[in-house]
Amino acid sequence: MKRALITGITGQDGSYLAELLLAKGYEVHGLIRRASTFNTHRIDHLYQDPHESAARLFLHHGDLTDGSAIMSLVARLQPDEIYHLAAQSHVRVSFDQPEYTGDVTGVGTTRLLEAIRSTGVSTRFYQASSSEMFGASPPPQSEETPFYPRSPYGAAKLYAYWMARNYREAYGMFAVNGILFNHESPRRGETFVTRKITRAVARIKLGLESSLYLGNLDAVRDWGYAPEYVDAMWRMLQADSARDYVVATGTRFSVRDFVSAAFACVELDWEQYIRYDARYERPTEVDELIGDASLARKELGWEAQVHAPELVRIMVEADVRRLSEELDGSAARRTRYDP
Ligand code: NAP
Ligand code: F7E
Repeated sequence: MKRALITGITGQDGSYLAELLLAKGYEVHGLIRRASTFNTHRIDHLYQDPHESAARLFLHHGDLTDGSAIMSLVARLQPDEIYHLAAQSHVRVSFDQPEYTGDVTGVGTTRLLEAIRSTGVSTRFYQASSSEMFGASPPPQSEETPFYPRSPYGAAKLYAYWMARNYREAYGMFAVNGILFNHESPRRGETFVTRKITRAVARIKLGLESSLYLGNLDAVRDWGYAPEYVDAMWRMLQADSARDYVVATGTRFSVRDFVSAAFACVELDWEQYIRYDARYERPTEVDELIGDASLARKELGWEAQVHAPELVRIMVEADVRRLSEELDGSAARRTRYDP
């Protein structure tokens, strides 16, 4: 049985990846942060799953800033595969916390790579790289596009990208960078723009709110569906050799397009509800990200199935359903991971 370690298992991607690996028969270990409130809601259904797969899921407290704990965890578990997804992942927040973002999102990767190198554990390593590293470079962006990050987050991810490449070249480590473009789902964090929009659409439709404040509507993104993107991560670690891949849909959609499509799902006119708030602007913006994932299609057999308009519907329907259940008081009670 293969053993995997996932950092960031409580996040959007970590939860879908844990599902995927458990379904494939892996023993799955997740690194989680101790928080003063419960932070395992995205994986509680896996932890309590009555099927035998729950017995193959293990959670370990730790933090990316705590190198010695990471080193002893890697030495103890000896995982076959490490999916390094944990990060301070919010671009706007990274302008307020540049040093912390550098520590967690950048140096956190080095701590894991060093843990692997110094313990000598034989493992395959996935680094969650980001299209934010392309920043100001015009689209379409591929593996050959020059990097030009426009935020402390993008700069931290670029440092981590080069560290993964350096450990591959210097020590022969199987370390890959998945350069993933934006990917979303009903589990997306509530302060990223897509989920902020679909949640607000549900609240407006059900009469709980009357407006939604947003920043720049002109930004263009390439939005894919997170469950498909974790499959691309897994494929990268099964390849014969380690190399870096762009993962994207290739579909161009602006924030305005997303807003308009989301309100249309519930038959409302978006222009009646959207208000502008300058606080959501960034000191430097990334105007346009559209990925070219030809290499992933050719070498990994991976191709996006869900594109932006369908993704919007999936997310709006999920938020309307979730909120309706909450209002009915019929949301299933869940026991949480309780160490
Ligand atoms: P997410 O939902 O924000 O999840 C981030 C995860 O990192 C959470 O589990 C969080 O734990 C954990 N974490 C944060 N700081 C930590 C620390 N100091 N120590 C240990 N764990 C820590 O992110 P995501 O959307 O799933 O993205 C996964 C990865 O892919 C991230 O590295 C992100 O930067 C990168 N990425 C995302 C996208 C995208 O569009 N989603 C695109 C490209 C790259 P808590 O639950 O306790 O907060
Ligand atoms: O912003 C604009 C904002 O925060 C998208 C992360 O997963 O993807 C994500 O980073 C766009 C930006 O995602 C609001 O200015 C307008 O142009 O949803 P976002 P992001 O910055 O693209 C990359 C690939 C990652 O790697 C990151 O981890 O939407 N926007 N109004 C807004 N954005 C937010 N959050 N909130 C607004 O009110």
